[in-house]
Formats: sequence, structure tokens, C-alpha cells
Amino acid sequence: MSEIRWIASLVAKCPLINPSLLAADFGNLEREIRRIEQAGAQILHLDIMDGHFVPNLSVGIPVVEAVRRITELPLDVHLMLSEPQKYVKPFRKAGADVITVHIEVLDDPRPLLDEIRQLGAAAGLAHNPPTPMEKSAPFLRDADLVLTMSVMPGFGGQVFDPAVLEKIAYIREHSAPNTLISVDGGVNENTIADCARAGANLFVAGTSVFGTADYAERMRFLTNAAMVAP
Ligand code: S6P
Ligand code: MG
Repeated sequence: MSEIRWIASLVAKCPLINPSLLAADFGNLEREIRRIEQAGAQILHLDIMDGHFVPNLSVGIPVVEAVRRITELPLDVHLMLSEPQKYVKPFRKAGADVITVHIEVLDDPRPLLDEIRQLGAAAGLAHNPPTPMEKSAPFLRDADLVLTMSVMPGFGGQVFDPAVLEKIAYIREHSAPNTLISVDGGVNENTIADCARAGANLFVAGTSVFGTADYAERMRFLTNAAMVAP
């Protein structure tokens, strides 16, 4: 697998908090993005939902385009879609730098992960809490980012499922050294250290960042909490 260079430099800066815009104030998106940039964010997470793979809708291509115009931060676009194959090209064109697709809707994710990389983006592979590790295990080295969902996707502000820690440890052991090992859902001051200890290095955080008053203080606090050796 040829390497997308900027991923290696991002991995070198880990542990990193990956603020999820789902919990931001969409009425003031530009202000929210400026505040999170000033708070030290190195990447931004965007949740795309289709009302089918998950029981909710969120934002689509025009919002990713708008965010792209506002910031130069890498955009990590999490596709919670039943048919991601139809949308990787338009999301890449809209400005996605990482495109993550779910194993649950792909028998063999390799062609789609390859296509994402050929489009010049980093390729992410996600799995939901009930999905056994065996489903994603054969493809860990085909992805630049492996995303372990620690809640059933669809809504922010849910409670972290500690059963995912075992999956994260497996991924850490079996993925390539420059893989982003990400966790998403219920990541906060009580759960982040366990995720880091298990081997995660990129922590998607919605409510636990945007739900607070001082983003910079919160980003520092969570980052420090994640600074524990796996
Ligand atoms: C989970 C959601 C996630 C998001 C979310 C995390 O349902 O779809 O993919 O990234 O923003 O939110 P929180 O509030 O648990 O950190
Ligand atoms: Mg997400």
C-alpha cells in the first residue's frame, strides 16, 4: 500500500482530538470552526448520515464544501451510508481529506478503499459495536484510518461502550505503524484514557468538546488525558 504522506505527519502528532462538528452550533459554523482552530484542532470530523444505514439525517455535500471554504484543516468525513460507493467521488470533490466507509455495507471494502486513495484522500474503515472484529480484521492494512464506533452511530451524546476496548487493542496490534486508530462515540474525560491505553491515537469528540465553554481548555485537558502509553 503506497503511503499518503500527511497521514504519517498526523500520526506523529498523536494523540489528537478530532472534534466532531455534529455537536457544533450550525447556526454559527464559521465562528465554531475558528474557535476550534484557535483551540488547536489539527483535524475536523464531519458525520454524514443517510437515514437508512443510521436512523438519522445530518449534513451532505454542500456543508462539506462550505466547511472546506472556511478552513484548511484536514476534513475527516465519516460516511454513515448504505451505499458509500455512490458518494466517495462527490465528497472528495467537496473537500474531504479522509473518507471513512463502514464494513457493514461492504463484502470486500478493498476496491472502495483503493478508489478513495486513488482520488487522493486517505481511506478509513469503520465498524459498529456489534460487528465482530473478524469482519474488519482482514482489511486493517488496506486502510489509513480504522474507526471503532463506541456507540451505535446516528446520534451524538450517547454513552461509551467499554466492550470496544478489546477491538482497539486488536487493531493496534495488527495494523501498520502509521495507521490512525480512531474511536468515535461517548469519548470524554471519563473514557479517553482507557481508549488511549488500548491503543487509540485519534479521538473523535463531539459533545465533550462543543458542549463546553472553553474549547482550548477542553482540547488541552482531553489531550493530556490521552497521553498514556498503550
Ligand atoms: C454517533 C455519531 C458519531 C459522531 C458523534 C459523536 O452516533 O454518529 O459518528 O462522530 O458526533 O458524538 P459524541 O457526542 O458521542 O462525541
Ligand atoms: Mg462520526
